Amino acid sequence: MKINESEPFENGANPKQEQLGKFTTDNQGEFMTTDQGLKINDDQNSLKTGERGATLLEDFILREKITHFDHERIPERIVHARGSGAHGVFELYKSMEKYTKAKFLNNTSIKTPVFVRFSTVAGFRGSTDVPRDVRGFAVKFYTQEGNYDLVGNNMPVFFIQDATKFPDLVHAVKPEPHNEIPQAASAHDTFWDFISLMPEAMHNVMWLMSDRAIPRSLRTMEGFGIHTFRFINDEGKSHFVKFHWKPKQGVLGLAWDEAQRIAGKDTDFHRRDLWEAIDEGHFPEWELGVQIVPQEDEHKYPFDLLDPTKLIPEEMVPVEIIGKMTLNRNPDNFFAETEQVAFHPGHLVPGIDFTNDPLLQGRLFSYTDTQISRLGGPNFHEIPINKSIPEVTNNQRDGMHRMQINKGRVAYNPNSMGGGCPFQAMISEGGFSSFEERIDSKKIRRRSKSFFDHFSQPELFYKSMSEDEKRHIQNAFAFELGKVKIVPIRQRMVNMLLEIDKELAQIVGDKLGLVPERLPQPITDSIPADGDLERYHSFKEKLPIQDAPSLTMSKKLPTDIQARRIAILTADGVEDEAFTKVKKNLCDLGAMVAIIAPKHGFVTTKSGDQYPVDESLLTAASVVFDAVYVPGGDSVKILCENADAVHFVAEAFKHCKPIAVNKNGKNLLEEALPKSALKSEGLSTTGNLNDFVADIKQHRFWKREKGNSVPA
Ligand code: HDD
Repeated sequence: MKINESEPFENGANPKQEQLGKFTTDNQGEFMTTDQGLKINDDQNSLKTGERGATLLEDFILREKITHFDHERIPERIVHARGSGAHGVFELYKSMEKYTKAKFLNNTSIKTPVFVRFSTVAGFRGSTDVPRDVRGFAVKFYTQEGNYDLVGNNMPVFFIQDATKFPDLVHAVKPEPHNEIPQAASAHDTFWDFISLMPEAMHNVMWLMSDRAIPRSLRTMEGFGIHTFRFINDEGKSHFVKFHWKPKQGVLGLAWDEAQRIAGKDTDFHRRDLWEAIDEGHFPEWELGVQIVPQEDEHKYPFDLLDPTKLIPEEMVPVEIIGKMTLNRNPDNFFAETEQVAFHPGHLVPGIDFTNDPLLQGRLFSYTDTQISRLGGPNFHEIPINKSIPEVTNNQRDGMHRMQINKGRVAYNPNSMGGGCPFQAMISEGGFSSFEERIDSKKIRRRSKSFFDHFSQPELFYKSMSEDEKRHIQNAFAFELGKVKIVPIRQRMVNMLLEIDKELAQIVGDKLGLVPERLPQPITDSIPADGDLERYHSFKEKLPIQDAPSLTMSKKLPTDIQARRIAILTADGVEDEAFTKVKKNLCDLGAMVAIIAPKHGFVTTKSGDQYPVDESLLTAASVVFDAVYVPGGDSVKILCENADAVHFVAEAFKHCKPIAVNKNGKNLLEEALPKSALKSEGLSTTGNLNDFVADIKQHRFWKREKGNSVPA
């Protein structure tokens, strides 16, 4: 597509959607054809010698259909195999011209189309959406200067400092090679064996043990570019930059017990949630933020900007919000779009460049390489979802599945026969040129000493958590290490925790029946002979801050109840007003409300009105809702006598969710909960909707966990 430079992407036009439209087909009202366009007369029977006869090899229609079917699958991604995608748009709030010449970050009237893919990391393509895991957060911006990919995660740091350790990390976390167990879980021997020997992983591991690793929804996660990148402005001046995505929906997690149950009740929980929210017009939004560090300040911090296991606390360099991304369209076809989309941190536009972060440098090789085997050759950029909006004009030719038809005899440069085309672009014409960084160094296999402090940031993270979050981290370690069969691995991990926080090590140790021991330096007992022994010693740089409120999720609650899922648990005989008014008010506030009743069909209110049931207690589970409302009426008696209804409420309570009842609705609470629990926070018995709405915004009442009094 030729770009109109004077009016690109403006006035709400969506050139990517237009481009995709040209490749989109709809069978509606059409005849069935073969792959050659021949109309098919019989798709029910193969061609045979007589009614009971043998099938003929001649049946090209059968052969074509089965051959295509035989080749329907492609290799899943080595990591991030399980994912969900959506289309959207990025709008810039203010020009970043001062720092970058990237056009989509210069002009506030430009709306840049995007495609986003969220993913888990370790599980296979069909695995659960809710394991304890990092989530991928990959955004493809279809800019007027070509595709720019921001391939990040929902955590701001990574496990390893050097790309050469990536295959080891992935081999350790994936199902174990001898029996392919466990699926989509880090709670097994090989993962913790590796981690317990890799002190650099501890910062990301702290995030992994926190509620960030069990997001409530893909819509309620932050995103991070992780590496330090560069912004380059028109004068060629460089600033370091870190990217952040901040969800307008708040940052929310699940309870671990809940996540495990969801894995059984609705494996597609996150995928469904994203799909339904977009389908129903609750478009999720994230603001894009940047932390900018002047080139001169490169060595100002007690950590290295090139080290991907470190973040820059927002308390030290504030995040400047510069734009907003809205996801507003579901893909038409999962395979064509979400499965075939190919991200790459090396898909850049002028104005953005790399740093020498050794993890990033290795990534720059891996992504194209993997697409070649995953998508079957070097032409994957021609797949519609991957096509850039500017036309591709170069001398690359041929290869599997080539679609572009290049005219002429010339496929080389320089040439005279083709008039020198395609031309190289001057920098002033938008030609990309790499940042000219001065490097004067020896070739070595070593890490910089500035990468050796592995514990000060994990300590800061832990200290910055709320009491509830700390408890979740302690329990997560105890769970994960409890699944580890080899006791010395558990012991090594507990010892490692001692380097971060004494209380954490002791609590986790206690739950595992172990006493943390401070090991002599170096701190691990199995060290590769790589000459970097020092990086296995424990030492902490002094950070200028002791507490970073920006790290806790407890301060990132939503301000409304948009797209929160509320179950109205009811049955025949429900009082009309208590039922209909609350339902309407919750819907008016943007909540997604479902009527759950003992059986499918309709609930009949006291006055005889009928309302369709969304799900029966047989198919519904409390774990897929954010809150429960029980309206009063004769319905409550029916519910009290129904074990599934009683369990529904008890389970919602156990997972610390807001529950509101009206009038005799509290009988169901009394049936489901022990007396001691009835006065807990987040139980609203006043019938006042505002109280309930305030509780839903609060998301969870984690204090309830402490009593652990409900056996649901
Ligand atoms: Fe990676 C996929 C994010 C380090 C090699 N990675 C992949 C995806 C995300 C990330 C979100 C899924 C993209 C999609 O939805 O298709 N990866 C990260 C982040 C990293 C990181 C945030 C560190 C900061 N990755 C990393 C390293 C290597 C890779 C160090 C290899 C040296 N990543 C890959 C890969 C994948 C991939 C094997 C698998 C599928 C794909 O690329 O397209 O090439």
